[in-house]
Amino acid sequence: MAVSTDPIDGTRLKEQFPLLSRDVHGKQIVYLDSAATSQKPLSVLNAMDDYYRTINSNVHRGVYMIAEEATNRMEIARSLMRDFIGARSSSEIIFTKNATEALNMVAQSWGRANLSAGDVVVLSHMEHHANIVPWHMLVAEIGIQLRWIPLDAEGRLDLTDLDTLLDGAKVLSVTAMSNVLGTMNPVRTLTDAARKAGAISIIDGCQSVPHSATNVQDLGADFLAFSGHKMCGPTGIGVLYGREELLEAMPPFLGGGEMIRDVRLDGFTTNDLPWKFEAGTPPIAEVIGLGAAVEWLNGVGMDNVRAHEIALTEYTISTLHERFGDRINIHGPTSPLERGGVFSFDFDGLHPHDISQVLDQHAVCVRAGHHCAKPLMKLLGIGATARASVYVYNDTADIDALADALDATGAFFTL
Ligand code: C6P
Repeated sequence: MAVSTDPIDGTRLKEQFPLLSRDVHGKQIVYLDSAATSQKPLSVLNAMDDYYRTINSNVHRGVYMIAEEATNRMEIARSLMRDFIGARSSSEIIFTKNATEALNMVAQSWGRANLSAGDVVVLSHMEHHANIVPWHMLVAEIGIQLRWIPLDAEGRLDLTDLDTLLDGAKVLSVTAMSNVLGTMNPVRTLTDAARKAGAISIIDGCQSVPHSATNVQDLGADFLAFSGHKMCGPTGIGVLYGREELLEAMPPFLGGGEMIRDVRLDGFTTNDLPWKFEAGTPPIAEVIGLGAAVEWLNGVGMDNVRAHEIALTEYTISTLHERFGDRINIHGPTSPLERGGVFSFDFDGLHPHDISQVLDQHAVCVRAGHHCAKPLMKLLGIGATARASVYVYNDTADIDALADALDATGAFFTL
């Protein structure tokens, strides 16, 4: 029985994504790797092209017309992003290279200034390396301690001992959605518990922000990190949202142009937010492209994006189970309401790289590997999975193509 109606016609939306009309190995591509990076609609490609063709110049420097136009376009993109995630002010939107840089910025800037030996940072077993390694670096540098929220049998966070884990902690840093299990975590419960314990909360929104409506006030997060390239925007651009009071109090991350108000022989003073954290010439075309991606997603409607993914998740899980029964094991929660459209699976005991390679021969693109979540792989007792992931431009025909190609994969290896 359907859990939701699908408001989006993925087949029709595909037309706006030039790459999705190309062939690979003589067949039309079936792109099922949007958790790694999404495809880009024409409006995003055009916005970036238009910047280079008509207003290419540096921002916040020149006082001539095209430089002012470029600066305006960049700052309009920041306002679009502010509204997209419900931030109070554009000062709270820091453009970074990606989510990884955003998370490192918090660990390095806030962490170094506020943490000392023995201080506790709470993470979970389902974190991406981008939300683990920066903290390991502070373990080595400062001597902080890490505590880990465990998972239950279906790959949800087990919050039974959350208050004990947070007791005395300074930081809670967790993902809103697992890039392996698809699990969507109860962010508000987590941020409330962190605040009660006197800890700041950092949310890795890399997989959640592109796929569902986000409001940082509702999430109650102190920081939120995500990447532009997974939400129809270009690579090379990400966002760190931070509460203004915290950003104001933090020392800068990188030093150089743009982030200063004054530089003397004996020191410097920092620029206002958000530029204090944007040293050097920013990725201008990428920021403008990200702004266009936000406008495109707003046009579709984030509630529609989520509803489409719930419908497609339900279709994917039921199709794969009906077609393959015990031959397939899909990791993570079974309810489409508790998860996003990321399906890591084991199939027929085959190596994920073998699966991915044969699927590629059928023009089906999925990712294989540890998905930069090695501690989670260890917990699951596996080295890698194959992973299919969907987005707004996917449709049930893509899932049927995946199932047909999996059938062929099974047959190929039993020859
Ligand atoms: N996950 C995936 O295929 P960057 O690389 O900085 O844009 O994003 C890092 C990152 C952080 N957190 C989560 C939950 C993520 O999923 C990712 C990126 C990709 O799953 C590439 S490893």
